[in-house]
Order: sequence, then structure tokens, then C-alpha cells
Amino acid sequence: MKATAAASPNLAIIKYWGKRDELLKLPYHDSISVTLDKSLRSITTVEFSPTNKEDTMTLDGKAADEKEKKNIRLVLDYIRSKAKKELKATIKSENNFPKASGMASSSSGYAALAVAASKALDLQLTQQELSIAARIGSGSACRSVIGGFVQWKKGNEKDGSDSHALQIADENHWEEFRIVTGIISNAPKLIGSTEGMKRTVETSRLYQERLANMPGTVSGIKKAIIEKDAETFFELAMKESNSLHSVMMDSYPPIIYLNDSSRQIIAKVHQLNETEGKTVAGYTFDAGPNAHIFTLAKNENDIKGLLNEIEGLKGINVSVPGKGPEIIHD
Ligand code: 2P0
Repeated sequence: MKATAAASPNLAIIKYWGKRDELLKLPYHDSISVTLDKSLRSITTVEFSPTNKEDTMTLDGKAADEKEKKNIRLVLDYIRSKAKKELKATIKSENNFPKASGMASSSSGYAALAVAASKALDLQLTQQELSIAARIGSGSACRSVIGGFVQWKKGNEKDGSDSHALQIADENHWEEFRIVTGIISNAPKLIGSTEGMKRTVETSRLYQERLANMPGTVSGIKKAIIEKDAETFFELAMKESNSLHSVMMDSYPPIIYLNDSSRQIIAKVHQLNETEGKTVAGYTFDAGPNAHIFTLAKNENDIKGLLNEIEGLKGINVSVPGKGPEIIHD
């Protein structure tokens, strides 16, 4: 009753920000992401045993904190209810990437957990059920259960049974696609995403405007991915990131994740696009100052050059679209 699974983090193109149900992690709107390649992975082992008195979890060699424990248990309880088993689990999760990679590990960690736990209990869950299991741990994790370009359908049901991810295009669809991350800070966020999104929903009037525009944003970005329309994709991705950071700023007290280095990068990407006479790159920022720049392989070096001019840059990481989770055999 033991299994190990590996999963990669995903980077949101359309950002998940705002829950209609805090416990089940049900969002107010769809989001779209790209799953990254396996140079970034969480590897999680789950072992269920009748001798375990409680669930125990070690993350990168350290005991999980209270919030992590609660979310891990929620995932395990979903899997246990599907298997109709009450067994407690021992969990060990390691990331092959450091915090200094500019990527958060919660999306890959909970996706690997859902896949390993269901395999350990010999369950044959559908991809949608695995996506739901991962979502219950951390919203964005539901997108890491699938490779390539992925859409998280917000769903309408109260129990979350229709809120899961679906693939838009697989990891081989857009070979020239690159994600160049400029690492600005590895420090923990000042405001966690869970708390930040709650504040935005409760206090930002602009958030209603964001929700009203969202169906158009989703269909535009989806079409640009399917047609590999790089210019439209980069432009819509930048506008979407700017919309997210506007509602964060419109929250009260305001939530500010971007810093001077982030703003310099925004200016430089626009300068580059102007000089080139077309949109050759687009930035996106999550709940932190690190810049993720979408571009095509032929422009990768220009983007690295641009980032290297930024004061305070700590490093650069380049990713391509990657596969969904896999079971690791000993
Ligand atoms: C995203 N973020 O779509 C957005 C962009 C942050 C900014 O998903 O509370 O860690 O565990 O469901 O998934 C961060 O939120 O939040 C996030 P919970 P999660 O990637």
C-alpha cells in the first residue's frame, strides 16, 4: 500500500484569485496554466498502513506545518472515501527544485500527493477525480494533474464535483514556447495567497469588473494557444497579469507583490516589443515579484539579456511545457 508519484508545478496564464468556497477551494472563475517540464518536480511517497495511528507528513525533510497538515488530510480523506478505507498514511515529499527557482511547490506537491495516494490504495480514479483530489489540497494543484496547456473549469456545483482541470493542448503542441523566469526574491510572501484572495473578494470593487471580463479573457487565451498565435498570446497574458495586480492593489489594505525590479522588467519587455515592432514576449507575475516571461525559443537570449540588466536579479530559469504526473517505480 505504498506508491511514489512525481508532478511538476504549473504557471498560471489566467490567474486563479478568489474562492467561492474556502474549504473546497472552488474558484469564482476559470483559470488557464502551463504545466512545466520535469526539471522542476515534487516527488511524493504515500504509504498506508494499519499500524499507523495518524497521518504523518514530512516535506523536504521537515514536519509539515498546521495549514499543510490540514490540506494534506483533506486530500487523503477524499481518496480514503473513494477507496472506502480508513487507513492512516505516512507521507514524504521532496522537491527537486529549490525555493530559489522562483516557483512555488504547492501545485506540484498536492498533485503528486493525489496521484501517489490513489495509486497506493489501488484506486482507478479518472483524471478529473485526481484533479478534484489535488484541488482540495490547493486550488492551483488541480491544474498540475495534467500536462501541457490546461484549463481549470470553475464548475457550478456546490460540492465541487464539476470544478476540475481539462487539457487544452499537450506538452508537444507548441515546441518553440519558452518560459523564462527572472528570480527577484526567494523570501516568503508577505501575504499568503489564501488570505490575499479573500481580502480581494471582500474589499475590491474592481474585482467585479475582472469577473465580468473573464469569459472573454479565457476564450481569447484559449484560442491563441490552440492557434499558436504568439503575439496575441503574449499581449493577453500581460493584460491578464496586470488585471490581477490591479485588483490586488484595489484591495484594502492593498496587496502589493511587485517591487521596483518587477516594474523595471515590465518596462523593458514593452521597450523590447516596441523596438522589435511586434509583441515578441509577455510577462506574468503571481503572488510575488518574480517575473515569468513567455517568449519563443528564438527570443530566449534577448530575454535573458534583458533580465541580466535588472538590478537585484538573483537568477534565471528557463522552462518548457511538460507532462502530467507519473508514477515512479523503485
Ligand atoms: C494561480 N495563484 O493561478 C494563482 C496566481 C497565485 C497567483 O494559485 O488557497 O496556493 O491553496 O487554493 O493554489 C496561489 O493559490 O491557493 C495561486 P489555495 P493556491 O496560480
